[in-house]
Amino acid sequence: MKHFFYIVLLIIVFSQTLLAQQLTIGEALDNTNVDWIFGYDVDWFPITNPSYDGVDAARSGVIDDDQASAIGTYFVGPGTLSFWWKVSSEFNADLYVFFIDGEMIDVISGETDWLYKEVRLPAKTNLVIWEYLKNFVFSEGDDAAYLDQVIFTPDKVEPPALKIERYNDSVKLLWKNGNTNFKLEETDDLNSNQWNPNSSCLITNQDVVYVVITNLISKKFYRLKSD
Ligand SMILES: [Ca+2]
Ligand SMILES: [Ca+2]
Repeated sequence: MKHFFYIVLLIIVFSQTLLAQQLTIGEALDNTNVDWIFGYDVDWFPITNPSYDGVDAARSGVIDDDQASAIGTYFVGPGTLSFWWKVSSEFNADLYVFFIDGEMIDVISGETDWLYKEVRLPAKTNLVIWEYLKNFVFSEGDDAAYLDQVIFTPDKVEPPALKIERYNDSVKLLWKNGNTNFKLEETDDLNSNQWNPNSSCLITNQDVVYVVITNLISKKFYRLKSD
């Protein structure tokens, strides 16, 4: 009977490991819209416990003293990034650090519960990194950093006003160049709600974007749409 008990326990541990291995890191972090990249000594990996959402999370790689394990990705702002993070480490010595574009934004260490963090990402491509960084000696707790539910919500961006400049045999449509791309669309009939992409070449000239339309035979309506 004692034998039987040991065998059952082994199967439970084994199936937990298999389950975690089938997960991708993006699935574990609940964000498969981006490519996740790894840095330093050992890669982060998906786990099922602990997790904030009760399903899955990511854990820092198993590292030695003086080593680091980082995970990161790019988000195109403007928008709001939120995530849950947790650490079990030597307090004030083995650190879990969050960076945006190489700048340290926040750091936790010691024994924490799942903590919510929300940051604004400006209108550019932002490199965000979560890094577990061990000092030269000692370990405490799980000796690990955890991450879950990485959600990026881009701001709704209103398209800039479309201006028109008339020339003899052409018109120039222009708008202010922002950090977000807009598509120019056209239609022959406003009532149809059938908008087609305009195939003219977009020209970016410092702070304006414009197209020159030479075919002025038929009446057309134009609009800008955010990507
Ligand atoms: Ca998760
Ligand atoms: Ca240490």
